[in-house]
Amino acid sequence: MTRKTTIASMLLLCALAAAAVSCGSGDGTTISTDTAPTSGDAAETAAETTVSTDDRPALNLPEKDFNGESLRILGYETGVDCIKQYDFYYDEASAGELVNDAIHKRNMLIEERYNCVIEVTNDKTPKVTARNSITAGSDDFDIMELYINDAMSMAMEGMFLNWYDLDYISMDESWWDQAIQRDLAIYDRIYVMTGDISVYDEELNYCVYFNKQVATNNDIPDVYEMARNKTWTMDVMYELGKSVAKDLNGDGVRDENDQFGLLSDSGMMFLFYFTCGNNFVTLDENGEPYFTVESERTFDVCDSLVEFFSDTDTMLWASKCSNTWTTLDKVFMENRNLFRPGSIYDIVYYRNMEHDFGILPYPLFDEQQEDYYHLIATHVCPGICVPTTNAKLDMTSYLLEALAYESRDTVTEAYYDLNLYTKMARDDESGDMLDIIFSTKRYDLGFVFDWGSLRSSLETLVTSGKSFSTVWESKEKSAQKAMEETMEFYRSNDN
Ligand SMILES: [Ca+2]
Ligand SMILES: [Ca+2]
Repeated sequence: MTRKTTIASMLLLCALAAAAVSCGSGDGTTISTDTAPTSGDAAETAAETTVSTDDRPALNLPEKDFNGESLRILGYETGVDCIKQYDFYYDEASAGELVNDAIHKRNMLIEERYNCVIEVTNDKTPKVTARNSITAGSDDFDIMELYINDAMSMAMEGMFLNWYDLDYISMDESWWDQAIQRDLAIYDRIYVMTGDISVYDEELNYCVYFNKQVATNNDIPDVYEMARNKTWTMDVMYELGKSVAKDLNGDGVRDENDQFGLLSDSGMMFLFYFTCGNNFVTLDENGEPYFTVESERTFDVCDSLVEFFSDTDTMLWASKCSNTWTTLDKVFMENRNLFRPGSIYDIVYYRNMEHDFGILPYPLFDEQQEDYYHLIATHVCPGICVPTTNAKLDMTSYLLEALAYESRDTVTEAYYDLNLYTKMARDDESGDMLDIIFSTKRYDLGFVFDWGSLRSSLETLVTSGKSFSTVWESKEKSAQKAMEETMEFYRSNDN
């Protein structure tokens, strides 16, 4: 599947929607089945012929020659937390791997065209290295890739520059993430960015894996079709999951030796709070954040989620297994589970699975929810920051813009089309599902700054036996105070 068909599928989705009138941590993963686009064939063909090879404006940069200067990048070593890919580092030992080769191709293009060198330092603890360097006032790196939550809190200490102040960066263009700006830019200021330039905002998104063998054996209906029609809801996932769960060995106990409908953990409730269409915090039209926790809907959703997670005959919890998340992967690969809500990066674990799996979005809470909602796991997702110690801002912002532009048809394309769509996901429809997931990405300031530690409240809600309305009542004051402290930075600093 090419990038072109990806765009075509997105247009198709819009067309269908229009026709219908409106248009961790330890963490997990999941899958789905089934068949062919029907009514969309004509629309897809039409879209195919009208989308040119590059639908974007040309890169708008003057000619430059950087005389062999280096752009010095600090980033994560692979193997740390959930990091399985690089954004800038070309690993010669992995030559032949698609994303790695695409990084090489893009870097060579930029280095040759602008006479510069892309120099990458992979670090196990870049947050510590970054902090030490900036605190010492040392100009060691031009850009840094740090977890978005860490980056935002370090920005409150004056360590990073506002991207809107960087020359040469076209923040409105599609190669820069528009969602992160919509959701995190208090007073039009943003200190960490992502987009085509990075694969992490895809890797650290979430999806539900679906075991096709288990689906076939249990006559599960076409879940892809439901996802497209937006009838893919929590109730549907739960009921279908419940229908396949059984005490496989008949010992009267449900444990990791049995068959389940869902694999997750009570601690993942925080994620479902978001995917069911709720925020902690929303930005108003003036770029001012306010809490959106207190409503009948959020409290109802949380009550339902507690019930959903509490049915441990249907859902196997990682925390109750001998080898936590690894056990869940084993149960999934042994065809003893239907749905596995997880993360996109988990896909590599299922690459060698004997039976087929598919990918679905996280379900809507109910059919009244307007759209799917996919939170980016900003606590473990790196984004790009420009440190205040940067002494080559002109060159840095210029090369960031050029790298971002050239990444779409190189690194991003390799990641989407080859790595995910064909190599691993094993069916075309999973590609359509990924389009849905990537186009409904969201961020949340309350999650990023952890005002009032609401995430941990939700992580323990199922086991605490409390209602979320009670928890919010006890947290509201401290949450408001924490938000106000952050806002003092934004009010008292101009950059
Ligand atoms: Ca990306
Ligand atoms: Ca049993």
